[in-house]
Amino acid sequence: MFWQKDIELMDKEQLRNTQLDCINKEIKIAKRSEFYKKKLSNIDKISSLDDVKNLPFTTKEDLRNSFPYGFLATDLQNVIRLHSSSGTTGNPTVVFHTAFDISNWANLSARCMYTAGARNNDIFQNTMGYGLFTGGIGFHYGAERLGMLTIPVGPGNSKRQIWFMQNFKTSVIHILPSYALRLFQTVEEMHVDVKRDLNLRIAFIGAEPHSEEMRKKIEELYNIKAFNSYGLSEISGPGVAFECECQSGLHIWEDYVYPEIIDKDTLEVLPDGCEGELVLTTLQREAMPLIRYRTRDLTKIISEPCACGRTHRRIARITARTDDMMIINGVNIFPIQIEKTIMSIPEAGRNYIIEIFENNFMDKLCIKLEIDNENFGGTLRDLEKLQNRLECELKQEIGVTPVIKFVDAGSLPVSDGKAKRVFDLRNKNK
Ligand code: DLL
Repeated sequence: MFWQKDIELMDKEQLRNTQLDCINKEIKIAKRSEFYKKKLSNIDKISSLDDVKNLPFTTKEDLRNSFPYGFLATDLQNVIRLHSSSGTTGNPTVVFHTAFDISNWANLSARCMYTAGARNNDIFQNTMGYGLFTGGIGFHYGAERLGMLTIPVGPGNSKRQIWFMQNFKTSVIHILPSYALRLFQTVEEMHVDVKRDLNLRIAFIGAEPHSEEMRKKIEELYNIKAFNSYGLSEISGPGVAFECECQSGLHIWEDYVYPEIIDKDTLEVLPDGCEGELVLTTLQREAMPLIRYRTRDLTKIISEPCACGRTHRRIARITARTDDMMIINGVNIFPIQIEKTIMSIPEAGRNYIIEIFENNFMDKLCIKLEIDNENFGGTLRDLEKLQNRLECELKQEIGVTPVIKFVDAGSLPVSDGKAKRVFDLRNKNK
């Protein structure tokens, strides 16, 4: 059993009071760090949650500029783990954890998995990357805390993934949504029948944006239920918000973080129900509290009660990041708009990339799609029809007519980690 009933069903007022107490504790701890000693020099505590909006924001740049130890709020001897972003541009962001932080995060992850229906008699296969990325090790600890038999396969090696699923009757899988679609190609190549040969019933999918259409595709292909999992390494990793069995938004664990939605331009706090940038304040962190951390993720808070009875509010599926937007000849487009159109057309394949380039001083949007010839089985004429349909539906969704190119299954670049979908090939130096 891992049903934290007293926390998950906590009365709203009690939850708000707990949040206020925790924020004040976090401010106190945070001020032991070099960064917050300066940033919060004139604040010791707040007297109501309404005052949170007067606290300063923390940004990814702040984390980078304070590399390596500027945010550390405890003695190094209390720190047992570090996670870090890939840091392809500039300093990586580094996050520290005490033993309490790690144990707390394991509880939270176990809570998430239980919420979605996983139980201690499940067999859990973790295909997320182990290492500095939080997807692997974060949920590994949670799965063990829940008591599941945990198989730490890690990413890639699709045949081995299927082999483990078949032989150990994996029932719960933790997987990147883009990899779930690619892995299915191997399922087909190995002539595995998901109903006959596998025992999968649940997938936790997250770490990258994906549409409702993509979730449905994964559910249909594997004959399972797929639950959206949101998190970020700055806050801990997976576990920050998670879908319950109702699959209608992700419960953001309000005993663990205090969420706000702000207008990304004016930085004003928006009411529940309005879309904007998610801002999070940690409520229980020892090594590295974060106050009003700007996630850059766009969503809205859903405050209507959930049918599951949990009192923690929900956030809507993350539609994009503030830095995700592509501007094509002046038109603003988010990659997820393209994805949901592709995923809603069954013949359109499962893997794609978006290329933007310049031609005669105009931006051109090209979408390359993998077509599985065996499954498609269509004639050239069918391919032409599919191309026209995609162009038409995409024009309607994004207001720009893209060039559609079909490529062979398995020919697009892949990585063991999150899918890189957008390749902007425009000359930025002109
Ligand atoms: O991706 C943590 C994680 C691991 C979450 C496994 C879920 C499952 P980072 O690498 O720091 O941490 O990336 C965090 O990924 O700010 C979002 O932009 C994006 N992201 C994470 N989950 C989702 C999701 C992990 N469910 C960044 N939907 C976040 C959309 C997501 N985007």
